[in-house]
Amino acid sequence: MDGRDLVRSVAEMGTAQGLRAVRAAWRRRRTDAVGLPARGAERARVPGLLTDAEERPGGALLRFTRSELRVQVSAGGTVFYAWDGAAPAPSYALRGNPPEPDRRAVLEPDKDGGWRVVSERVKVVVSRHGAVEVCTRGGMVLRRELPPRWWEPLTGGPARWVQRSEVAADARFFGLGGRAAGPRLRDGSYRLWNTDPGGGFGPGDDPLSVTMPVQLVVADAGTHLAFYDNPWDGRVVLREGEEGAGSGHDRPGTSELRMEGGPLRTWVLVGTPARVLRGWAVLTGAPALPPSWALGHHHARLGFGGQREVALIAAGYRDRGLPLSAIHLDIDHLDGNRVFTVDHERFPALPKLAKELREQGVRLVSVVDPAVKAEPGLAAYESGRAADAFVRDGRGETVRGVVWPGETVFPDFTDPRVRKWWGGLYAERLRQGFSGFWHDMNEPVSFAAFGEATLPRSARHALEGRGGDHREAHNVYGLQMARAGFEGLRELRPQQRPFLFSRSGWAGMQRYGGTWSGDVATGWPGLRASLALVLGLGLCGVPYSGPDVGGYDGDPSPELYLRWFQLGAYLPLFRTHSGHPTARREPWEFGGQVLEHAGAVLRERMRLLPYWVTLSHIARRSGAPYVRPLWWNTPEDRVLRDCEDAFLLGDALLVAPVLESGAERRAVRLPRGRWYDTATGTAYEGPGQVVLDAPLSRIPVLARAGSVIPVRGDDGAVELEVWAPAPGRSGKGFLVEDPGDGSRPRTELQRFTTRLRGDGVAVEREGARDVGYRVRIRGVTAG
Ligand code: NBV
Repeated sequence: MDGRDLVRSVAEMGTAQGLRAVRAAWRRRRTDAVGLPARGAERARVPGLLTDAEERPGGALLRFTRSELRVQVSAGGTVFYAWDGAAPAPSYALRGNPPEPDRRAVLEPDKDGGWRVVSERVKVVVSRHGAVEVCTRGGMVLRRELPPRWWEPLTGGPARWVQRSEVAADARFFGLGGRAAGPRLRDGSYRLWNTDPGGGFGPGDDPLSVTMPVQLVVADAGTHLAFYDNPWDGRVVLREGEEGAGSGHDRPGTSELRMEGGPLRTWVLVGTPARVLRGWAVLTGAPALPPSWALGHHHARLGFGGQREVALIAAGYRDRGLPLSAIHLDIDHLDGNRVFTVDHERFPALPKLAKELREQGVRLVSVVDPAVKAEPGLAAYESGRAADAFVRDGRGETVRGVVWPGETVFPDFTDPRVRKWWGGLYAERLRQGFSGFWHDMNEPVSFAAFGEATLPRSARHALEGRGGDHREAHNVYGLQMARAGFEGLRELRPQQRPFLFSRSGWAGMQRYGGTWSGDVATGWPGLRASLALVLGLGLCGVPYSGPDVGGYDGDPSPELYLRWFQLGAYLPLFRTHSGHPTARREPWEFGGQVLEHAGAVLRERMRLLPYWVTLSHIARRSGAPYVRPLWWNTPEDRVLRDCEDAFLLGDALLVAPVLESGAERRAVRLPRGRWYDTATGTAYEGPGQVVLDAPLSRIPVLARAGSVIPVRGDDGAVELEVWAPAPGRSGKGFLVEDPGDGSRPRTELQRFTTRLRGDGVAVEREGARDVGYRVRIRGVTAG
């Protein structure tokens, strides 16, 4: 700490808060100095030589001179391997019991004293020195893990470790949670420690609020997902490979994972991208179904003013015929930023406002921060104290930090008792009339004038009764807060699906809801980062997310706003949001032209609502994200693997947003098959590249020939938009007609097939005599 830190924090936060942040930083440093002794001397260890192999259900226990490796293949082909006695449980990522072993898998000797586990879908080969190869049944190596290395403190305590891995020279890396630089993760170092980047971020900022040790790797030989189930702090260094590098040999792609502690245990899923994501959803849980209103348009900002202004904004949408599903209230509606309170001066009748808006089809969503003001008399603080809910340090003192309300304490969401208490607090929010919840600051953030803006690493956590410290609990803090909220809401309001999205999270967060970008910077790079984040998160099993349309921290030009709006309309969470002190951002604030075009895409979003609802059910059933990279069905297409500026929305649509200023045309890469420009009806044949018009009024959206897209007709009834199949081809589509927010949704998946018949298109509903819906045929039926 020097004078500069003090001046900076006071300037940024105001005097009182700035001084608190200085004190908090000192406190944090002292707490860790006492609670976390320096590591001191360490001993390095590698597994040594393989001495013995013992067959176990689905695999083997392989003993090395200085470690042991457990390999298990589950029914379905999911591979698990773990060193030093680590097991699948306990895990915050997994949904329930780990999958059953594949009892047909056999253990066989391999060359040079190694062993292999052979199953129907995968083969796992372990070398004498402890290298592990995951191969397709045909023997193609998808991932080679070199023998790990540990560093153990001589005085005891957690071992650090490194795991180096190799993938094919042509492989591309995706995932690692939400990364602004993605979706293709180029050569670089990526931290695994959930972090509020503090201010508007762009593609160069890393890490962000959702990090995950999950890699999706796509190569000619196949797709695989590798998950290192360990929430500790770590870092991954990725390097893409090169074909025909030095003297004509391929240089493999490499991943080097360094962790500060925790188990070395890995799950690997192999197959097509769809299969891998399905397996991931089985392992870590199906994505929560958003209520259908959450698939409409949301409007937020920090600093609406008060109740009157909120009502006026809703009226502004209504009067202009602009659809609106939800308005989000940020911390400025709280009493002095205190969680679970209301500023009654500015919001004298919140339940009444909520009711009136609800009658107009607009829901209210509330921000919820985890930090509770340490203030005697405050209900959440008092009840939390009574429940012994707040994180303590190693000496048993409650850890105090600083967040928006001032001095705060932090619930320990890794304690089931605390989750229960916290879940009950949402009753107050429901009484105020809120329908959904937006978890913020849960990396968790505690301001610090210097050092890390989070809890001390030595802070104690229950970790489900096992006990541990913040080094292990940090990355799962937001995940467990989401769990607390989700479970609480299910209990408080069992007849409705919870709607919750959370800034921070970890592997498995989809079970409780979605996430959003956090404070993505206003600017064209931020627009690009928005798409990268949503695509990358989808490939980590989190299908529901979206950016702050327009960026968080500035005032977008009318053009940037419109282009962001047009992209946002095709992302699952479609929300406008901005911070202080930005100008108003309602669609009518940018002039008549922007209003017209924003209105058009808003109406298109609502027309497509039945398709969105269907996609949410498909995600729940299969783990497939709504928003998919162009290579989703053809991962062997290398050109598509590198294409980052367009995406598939479900099976039927291809969306090509405009990500550059001044562009009124853009090149669009097409996957194989016929695609129709939905604006002009022109047919294009993929694979290949076409240049399409992208005037300010719209971005290119193409429909796959043969697809069936459920849409809302002019009279509000669901109808089917059918795009003519190409000659000699057939097509398909799905519909889940679930209009509600109920916890017992109608989940019947209706399947439709399409084919050319004579001059027309025949549409059939599987297992039914008639289609049952009005059908509109689009596209050409000849040629
Ligand atoms: O609650 C205020 C903001 C919120 O508007 C934003 O969406 C979050 O990402 N929050 C961060 C706190 C930080 C404000 C600078």
